Amino acid sequence: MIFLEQGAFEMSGEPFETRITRVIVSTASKELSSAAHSDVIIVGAGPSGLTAAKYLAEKGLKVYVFERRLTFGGGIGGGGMLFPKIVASKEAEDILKDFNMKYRVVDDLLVVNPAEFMAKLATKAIDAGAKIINGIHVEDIIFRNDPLRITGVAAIWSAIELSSLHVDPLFFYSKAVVDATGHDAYVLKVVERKLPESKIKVPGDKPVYSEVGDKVVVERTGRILPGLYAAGMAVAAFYGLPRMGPIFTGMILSGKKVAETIINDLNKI
Ligand code: 48F
Repeated sequence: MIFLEQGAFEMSGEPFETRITRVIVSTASKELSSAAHSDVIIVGAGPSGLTAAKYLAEKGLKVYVFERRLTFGGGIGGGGMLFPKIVASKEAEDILKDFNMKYRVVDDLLVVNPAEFMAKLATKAIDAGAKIINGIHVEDIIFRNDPLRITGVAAIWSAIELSSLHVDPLFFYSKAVVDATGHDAYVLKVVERKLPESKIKVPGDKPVYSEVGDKVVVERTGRILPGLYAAGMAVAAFYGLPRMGPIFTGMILSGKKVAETIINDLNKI
């Protein structure tokens, strides 16, 4: 049996527990401080947000994904009605390969395990250099007038949001903000509510028409206002497009398309 002497983990005269706290607080503070000025903030770590994060980060952009939950994947984990499979059509095959995803082909559909889908989207985004910060709720945007431009977000820890405490947020500047918050279209709704001069209206998505919804969501993906972009179901909510349910072709193609649009726009700045 090995007995650890009292103080075996103590360095510089400090208890181990003190060092745990110091290391967590100092490294997290450094990361948040770095997040205060970035190229792209993606709000939401669902399929569209994570896909966008990978393609943006691998171009060398400084990318942060702010996700209010303590995990990632958004609507992926629930599969279809909790049946642990999701599907995509053949148009998604190249992206699935980019993410090193295993899939089965059944008729004309590609079948993927949701756990693998979530894990690999996140892993590839992180490996490309994107930083995912969990437990952070984006509650507002930063804007400038003349001309109107979105220049970042105001965010707060989700725990604070859930507790309804009146605590002011902190600010995170970015050249581009992506609303990838799914059906909620949370960021777009903030703009609708608080910046009427933007003329933004968010009618919400229409009922299910999978074939159409999965295609048009990609066609309509792009820039909403200078500095503000939408991907995934936020696009459907913004343009009143039909929902498609647990088929994820549109979500990942939309994530890739928003990344390409931002890369193109930032090259012009
Ligand atoms: O809902 P979600 O998966 O968005 P998506 O990428 O994909 C939609 C599909 O999952 C599915 C579908 C199509 O097949 O119908 O629903 O469009 O992921 C959105 C993420 O955003 C987070 C939320 O927790 C989820 O993980 N989110 C939402 N609002 C905020 C947020 C917010 N204000 N701040 C931070 N994260």
